[in-house]
Amino acid sequence: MSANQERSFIMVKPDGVERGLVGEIVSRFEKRGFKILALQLIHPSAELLQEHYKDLADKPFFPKLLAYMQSGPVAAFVIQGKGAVKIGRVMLGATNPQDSAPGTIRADFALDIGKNVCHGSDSVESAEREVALWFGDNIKSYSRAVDNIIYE
Ligand code: IDP
Ligand code: MG
Repeated sequence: MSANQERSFIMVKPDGVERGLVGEIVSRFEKRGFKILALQLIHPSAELLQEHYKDLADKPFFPKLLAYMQSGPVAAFVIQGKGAVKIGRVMLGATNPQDSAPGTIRADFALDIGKNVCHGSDSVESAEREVALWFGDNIKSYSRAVDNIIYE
């Protein structure tokens, strides 16, 4: 896979959907130059969320996290482009919005760690796992004329 084809799984959490932030958040990734490969409003099951957050199953906040993530639909999407995983995380900001740098999504739209508006994959491996978990393994890429302007 070429560097420009790296993918990340991004999700607007239920608080972000309810607050009308889906367009704003998707737009930030589009404007940065990332290609949107998949996009869906999903009412996630407990099973899906348990699998998605399986590394956190032992954390004391896990039950609260599952309830939060099931409090409404989420807007799940996949971005593709150079540095998608790392840049995706930088654009989201620190997990705790109190520590997020100004200009990041969490700093601009959130105050509490348990209501931090968005998710982004934390490594290339977890991105591929999460893309497959939420969208299956047959989402397609496509070419854009604008890629010749975005990339050197
Ligand atoms: P991340 O979303 O920045 O990758 P993770 O450590 O993977 O952070 O945690 C997943 C999600 O669990 C966080 O985004 C946040 O919603 C929630 N969470 C993490 N730590 C805490 C906590 O200490 N209290 C409450 N919720 C937490
Ligand atoms: Mg995480």
